[in-house]
This record gives sequence, C-alpha cells and structure tokens, in this order.
Amino acid sequence: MRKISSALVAPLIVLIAAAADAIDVVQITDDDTLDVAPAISGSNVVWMKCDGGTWPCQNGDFEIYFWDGAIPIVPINITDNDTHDGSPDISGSNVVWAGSDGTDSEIFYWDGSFPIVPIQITNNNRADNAPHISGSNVVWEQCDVGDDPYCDSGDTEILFWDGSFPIVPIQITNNDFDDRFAAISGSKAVWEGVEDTVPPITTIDVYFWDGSFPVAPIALTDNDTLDWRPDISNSTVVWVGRLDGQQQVLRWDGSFPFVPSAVSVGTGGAFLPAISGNHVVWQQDPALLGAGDIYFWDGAEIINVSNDSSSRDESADISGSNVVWTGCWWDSYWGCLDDEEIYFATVPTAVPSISSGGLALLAGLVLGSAVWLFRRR
Ligand SMILES: [Ca+2]
Ligand SMILES: [Ca+2]
Ligand SMILES: [Ca+2]
Ligand SMILES: [Ca+2]
Repeated sequence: MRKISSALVAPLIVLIAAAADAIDVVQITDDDTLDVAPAISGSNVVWMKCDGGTWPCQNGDFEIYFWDGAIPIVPINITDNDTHDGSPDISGSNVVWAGSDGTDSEIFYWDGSFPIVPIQITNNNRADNAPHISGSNVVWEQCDVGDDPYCDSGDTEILFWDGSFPIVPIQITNNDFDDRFAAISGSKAVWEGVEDTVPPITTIDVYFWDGSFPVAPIALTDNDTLDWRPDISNSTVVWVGRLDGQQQVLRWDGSFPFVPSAVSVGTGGAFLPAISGNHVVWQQDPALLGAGDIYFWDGAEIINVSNDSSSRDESADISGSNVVWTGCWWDSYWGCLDDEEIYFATVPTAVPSISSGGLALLAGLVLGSAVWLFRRR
C-alpha cells in the first residue's frame, strides 16, 4: 500500500472536518411518534406524522405536517382527522397528499393559503394514491377496478391533472399491469411499470411521458431486471437499476439515444433517489452496517450528508441544495431504538481548492470509513 506522508494527511483531515462541520443538520421534529416520508420545495417541508404513537401507528392515524423553514421551528398540521393521510409532496407552497373521503383513498390539494382549506381533487370509488406535484401539475396512481388499497381486483394506472378547474384528470396509462410511484417535473412525468403481473416480480421498467398530446408514454428501460422508483427534474431522470451486479442509482440526461450513467458507487443497495437540477440524493449502506446514510451528488462528487453510524437514515428528498430525510437511533440487534424524526440540511457544494489527487482521496475518505470524523448529534 502506498504510504501517505503525515504532511499530506494533516491538512486533508482539516479539510474533511471543515466540510463535515459545514453540513449543519437541523432536527425538525422531536417527539414520541413516527415522523416519516418528508418532501421539500425551497425551504418548505411536508411529512407524515402519526398522532397515535410508534410503528406502525396502531393507536392512531397519520396526519400531514408542514414547516416553512423558519426558526424557531413551528410545524403546523394540514390535516386533523381520524383517517389515514400519507404520501405528501410539495412544489412551491402547493401541497398534495392521499387521504380518505370516509370510503376510499382520494387525492387532496392545499395551495398554501390560510385558513387551510384542502381541495379534494378526486371523488370516485377507486383507490387513489402516491401523488406528486410540480407547479400546479399533479400525477398519481389509481386502481382501475375498485377501491381496494392493494388493487387486487385490477391494476394501477397513472393519472394527470394540470391544476385547472373544473378538475378533469387525464389517464396517461392503460394496460394490464401496475403503474406506480409517478413523479413529475414541469409537464414531463416518469413512473415504474411492474410488467410481471404475478410474483415473483423480476421485471420493472421506467416509463416516461414528455407531456405532449396525444399521450404516448415510452419505456425508457427494457430489460429483465428491476428499474424502479424514478424521479425527474427538468429532463433528467434518476432511478434504481442494476450495474455490475450491484443496485445503483442510475441517471439519464434526457437526450437520445438513451444512455444511462451511474451516480452511486459501491455496495449497500443505493435506493430511493430524488433529483433537483444537477443534484441527486439517495439512501445507501456502503459499509453494510445494516443502517444506511443519505448521500448527495453535486454533479461531480458524492457527499455523505447524514454521516452517523448510530442512526438509520432513509427516504430523502431534495430541492436545490436543501435535503430532508427521516432517521431513527439505531442498533444492529434491536433495530430502531425510538421513533423516527425528520432532519434537514443545506449541503455546501463549493468544491475545495485542493489538488485532484487530494480531491480523490477526500472523496474516498468521505465515502469510506471516516465515520469517526463526523458526529451529527
Ligand atoms: Ca418522532
Ligand atoms: Ca389523519
Ligand atoms: Ca378514490
Ligand atoms: Ca396499469
């Protein structure tokens, strides 16, 4: 192994420590209930909070909470009822989520104005779930037969609403398999199509609609492996795929021919990517500790945002350089030792002015075993 002189190591450690200190992680919630599934736009954050204790919220139901990024942190609840509210997303001050009309799940919308008067944008006897919003454009998944939340009688399709009134949703898929986890940026949408209709599920592909009419979605991927959980920003798409036998975050810049590139590296099952401009976040457990961290790609380098071996961090979202995620104190034997909380950080993206060799070493150390250099809380 190449010996590194102490003269080289010392200033590098200072640089890494400075970079770590520069990531100021804010804990948004601090209570005894589950706080999960955050989404962010600018400094506006939404998430799900259980009003009845810890996992799996058996003594209550979930509500949607909102924080505008102001200090002191005073979250407000958008919903307050006795039924499930989940899957929130936000764009500007526009919020969408899936709730119940008392019979089955519907999509709700709040424009950010006070007093809070949510608008119910679906009203049917089918299960409507997992909405995403960009500007006033909304996509979600809907069961095409019945209101069973698992859609066992039929399969799910992707619907689109452009935010105009009267509300006339447009169905953008029509097939015999599940289309789910749609995301939208401007008028471009992506989702995953589960082409295996019976277990085991070995084929999921990423689908793309450019927003033009007549609606003609295309399959971006076409293979016998899992390409799933896509997100989109402008024309750039990220998703989870297989590369050299590893589950990685892949990226397509929107140009044809379709040539994906890898964003994440190494082991640990990179999962649940989110994208904003050139920035990508995801969860991964490269050291195979059993509990992952949140990783951030600034277009050139990978930064561990949540670096803390005593927490399990997952389910990240991003807007610009602002990142949110959910995490819990974690033990390799007991798992989560308490309930999950929501965390927020602004990631500094200025590249330090050191040599390329130093940068490579810095990136390697940040990715590798330098956990002891950082303490989040
Ligand atoms: Ca909590
Ligand atoms: Ca509720
Ligand atoms: Ca419904
Ligand atoms: Ca379908």
